[in-house]
Amino acid sequence: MIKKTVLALALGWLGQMAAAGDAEASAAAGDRMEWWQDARFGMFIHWGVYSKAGGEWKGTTDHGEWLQFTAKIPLAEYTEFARGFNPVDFDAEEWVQIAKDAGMKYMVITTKHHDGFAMFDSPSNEYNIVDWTQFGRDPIKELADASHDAGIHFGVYYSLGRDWHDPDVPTGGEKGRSAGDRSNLIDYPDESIKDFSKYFERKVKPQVRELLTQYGAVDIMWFDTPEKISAEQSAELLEMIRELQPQCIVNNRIGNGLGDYGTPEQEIPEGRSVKPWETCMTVSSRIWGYNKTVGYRDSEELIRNLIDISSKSGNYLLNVGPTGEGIIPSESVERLQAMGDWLRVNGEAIYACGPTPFGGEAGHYSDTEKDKHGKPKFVSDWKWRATTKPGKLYIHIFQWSETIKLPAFGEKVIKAYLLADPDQVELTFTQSDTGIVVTLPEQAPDAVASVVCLEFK
Ligand code: H79
Repeated sequence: MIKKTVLALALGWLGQMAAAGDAEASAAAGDRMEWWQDARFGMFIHWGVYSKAGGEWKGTTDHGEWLQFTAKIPLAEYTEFARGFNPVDFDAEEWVQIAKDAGMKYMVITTKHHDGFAMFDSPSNEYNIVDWTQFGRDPIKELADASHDAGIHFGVYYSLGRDWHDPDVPTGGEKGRSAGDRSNLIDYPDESIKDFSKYFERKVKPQVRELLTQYGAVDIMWFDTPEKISAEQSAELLEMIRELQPQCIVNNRIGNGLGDYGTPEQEIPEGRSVKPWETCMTVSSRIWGYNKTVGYRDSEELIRNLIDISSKSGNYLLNVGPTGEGIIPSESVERLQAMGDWLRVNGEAIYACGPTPFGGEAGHYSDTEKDKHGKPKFVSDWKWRATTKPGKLYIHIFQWSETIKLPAFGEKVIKAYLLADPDQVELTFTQSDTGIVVTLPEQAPDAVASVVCLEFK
């Protein structure tokens, strides 16, 4: 019964996910992916000229990294606005330290979002932070260096199929989407004359080459919005990356079924998957770029998400949106610190762990509610999760009570203790064919999640 549930959950998720290319599933890919599979937790950074607006434009306040598009700003005005980008407080080492203190093992920073502005020194295109602004520094170089020095893996985000600065980037037109629905139609209104391959040759290829040759090791190429890229172009781009940096891993948004891992956005899949995957999510309640008025998720939700994701063998790429001055908002820093505090005690049960041997604890299908596909809606349960290591089963308990009852487990448990207990005082437990019952101390060591380690032979 339990096995069946896990399988159903896994298949449900597989259905939504663009499969990584089979040709890529080689020993070499396994090698490349090894550090990433163990890492579990990374920092996503959305930072660009839009950050300077803090989400506000001429009285409207709900903008983020899509500012140019959502505030309907003509290119002439936006590019002038970009001239004034001057993040004098930017300190790469500080950002890397915040990531490190949070227990994050890698970072991915926006080098070009949909606005087309390069946040790096780009000899092939003058619309970049070094040539276009008085700031004159290359933050990608500074972040790459600081990450390398600190042992944090370094990755770059690049928006592939949207660019509101280049005249040749069509969007939309397929199922349920109107032609040009994500294009810059203010300055380039005629979608029919846009030629993606012109933009691909003129801008994408040179800039991706720059990113992979100017900064030493780039561990991740994180593409977004493949949109109109052809299968040939996705393959050509991937080949170029493999040639320039064979160890660089690539997400599935390179398009056309290629890439090393799947990327659910702002959501956590129901169950585990056989393919590598990473949930990207904002610390803010919904906006990726800096917004002065947006709310934030609380650290309890974020810690539980990290555990939930780990128990399904995924990674958590958690996003912060620094200000136009270059400061990561204190609301985000506080939450990341809380995650770091939790991980310093319980990280053994997250990093390099295998997924749950159970599965049913993740949630259930609603009898009444339907999801957007009209199927029974999956509702997450938040009582406990499990992760594993050789000889160890970790139970992350969200809802504390006198005992915890676990399903049947095929190995003989020999010892149980709390990870938060430096003395590893043994907890009493009983194990039978129907399951394991562990007696818990009165007080939970952590109000958000306490981890019981069960050692087995
Ligand atoms: O970079 C982040 C997003 O900006 C980007 N991907 C993540 C990692 C992204 N691009 N497109 N989408 C996400 C999906 C489309 C979102 C939209 Fe909207 C919702 C388009 C219209 C409604 C955001 C909210 C933009 C306008 C309103």
